[in-house]
Amino acid sequence: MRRVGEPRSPSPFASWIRTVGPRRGDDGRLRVSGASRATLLLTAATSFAGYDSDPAAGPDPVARCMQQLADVSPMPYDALIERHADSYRAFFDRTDLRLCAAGEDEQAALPTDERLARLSVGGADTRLVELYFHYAKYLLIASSRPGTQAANLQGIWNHHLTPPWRSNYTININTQMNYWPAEALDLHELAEPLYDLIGELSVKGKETARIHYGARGWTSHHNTDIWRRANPVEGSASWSLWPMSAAWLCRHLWERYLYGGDRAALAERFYPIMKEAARFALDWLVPDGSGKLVTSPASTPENLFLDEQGRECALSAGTTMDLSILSELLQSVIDAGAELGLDEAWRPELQDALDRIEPFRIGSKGQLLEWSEEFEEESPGHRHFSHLYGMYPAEQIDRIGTPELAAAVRRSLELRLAAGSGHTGWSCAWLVNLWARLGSGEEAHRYVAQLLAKSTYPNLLDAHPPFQIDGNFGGAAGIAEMLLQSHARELRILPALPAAWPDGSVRGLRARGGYRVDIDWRDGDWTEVRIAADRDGYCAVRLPGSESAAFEDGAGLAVPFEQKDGRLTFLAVAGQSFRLGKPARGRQDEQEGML
Ligand code: FUC
Repeated sequence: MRRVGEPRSPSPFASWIRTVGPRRGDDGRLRVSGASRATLLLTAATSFAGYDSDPAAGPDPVARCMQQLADVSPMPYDALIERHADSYRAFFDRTDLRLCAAGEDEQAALPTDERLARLSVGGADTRLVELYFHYAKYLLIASSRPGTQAANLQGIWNHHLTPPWRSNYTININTQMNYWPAEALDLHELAEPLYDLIGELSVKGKETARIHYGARGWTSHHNTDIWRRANPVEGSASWSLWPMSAAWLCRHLWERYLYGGDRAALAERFYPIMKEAARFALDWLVPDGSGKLVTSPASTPENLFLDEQGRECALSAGTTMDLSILSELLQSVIDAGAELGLDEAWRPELQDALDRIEPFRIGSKGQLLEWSEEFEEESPGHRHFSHLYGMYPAEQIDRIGTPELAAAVRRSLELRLAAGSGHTGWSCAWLVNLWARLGSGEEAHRYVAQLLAKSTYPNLLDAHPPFQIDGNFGGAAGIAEMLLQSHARELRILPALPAAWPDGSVRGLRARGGYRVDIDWRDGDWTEVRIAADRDGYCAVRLPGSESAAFEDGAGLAVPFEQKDGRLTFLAVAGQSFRLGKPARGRQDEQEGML
């Protein structure tokens, strides 16, 4: 490394530039003359060699750059571009979204800043919603390829030397939100860096659990970085000593299995990590004196309450988010163990803890409580919806399965919003997903519009403010969630379609259980649904007016199905496609009752 005052050594690229590239002038500039076109190849590298290695002893970054240059230099520009496009399109083209409204073509030709400005005064621009959806795919494709680092708070687009929040991973919502669209938009390979991060964090987190808490298993707190620090960091108790992120991150591992069904990956790679997180949960949960289990001390990112004297407090026992996250983790470890036929003898202990966890509580205003008691909130319009985790991203609360709790979530949202919540990009994106799960297309759409109008820069990157990429990803996940849901063991078709999107189509969305789904709709009603199955099994579909569906397989043959409780259930066969359409009346009578 050059010390201050030492003469600068000649550029290690000098010889390459002389032999391969254009002439380098004495002023350090590159001069190109007599050429009709020039291709500049730029590479960059560091000596980073892993979260547990000393970069000072890492590989030579110059050699890495030279190798990269040597690999691509022989390729002509056209070949490079084609290689890039092929690699990009392999992900980008898997899904498509059309929300076209008549008469919007002219608007679509306007510059993006003007289109955003029109939205901020109440205009409509469905093409911009399409673009925003596709843009999130681009951002994930570009920032989270397998073998690279997971997308951080700025993806890979940080341009500061001292970036906001250190360009780290905030794992009490933001990193998780970055990966919300990965499964539904059929981009799961792009979540590989997240799985790597989780695996590495679990190694560090084992030490954290042992040293800080004398506990088994692994844990991590609200923040991590490229070195996978898992310990609490200095700062406010409302966020710094919250040991729940490990369990939250594990939901991404279990979800990978629910979507992809890869048993080997579950057994060898994911289950061991989930299991160790559950071990920590068992040690961390404590009896509350009445036979129930709670967490203590417990915070709820990143909210505060006021005590009787009006003092701000962060810590109590058994916050709703803690208990939601741990219940979800224990349930998924029980399910995963059962699926794999592992740890049968251990499961009763997990089940017993799960059964003893304090349930959700509803407050005097009909809202879902954030703390175990109805404390006065320090900021009633807080940006986090930590206590609503059970509704989204988790599926413990469901508008059909648990309508009273869903009504309490709705009430909590109304109270939060009346007090000004949703003011950061990611907070607004979370709202889209929550309202979509509540089945409220109009509210979900209101926050899609707000996300664009108030929390999006002219380059379409998300504004916290400042720039923070999570809102882009959370917003795209929310748009998908408005069109297709697959929690609660069923496919919900157009569960939150707003009046502003009367006609449209979506292709290639992925659903839990191993399905790829296309939907066409017109005048606010579905016209055709196509479901391609990766796995054998019963598939339940909830769609408005399903009683008038015609159902056939890829060869046009009628598929037997059962119609019950607003759902249509059929036996899906791996590798086959199924089509639901709106038939003539006679045909439908023939189909019903065939199962
Ligand atoms: C969380 C949020 C902040 C911000 C930061 C990076 O702590 O509460 O709003 O997004 O992460």
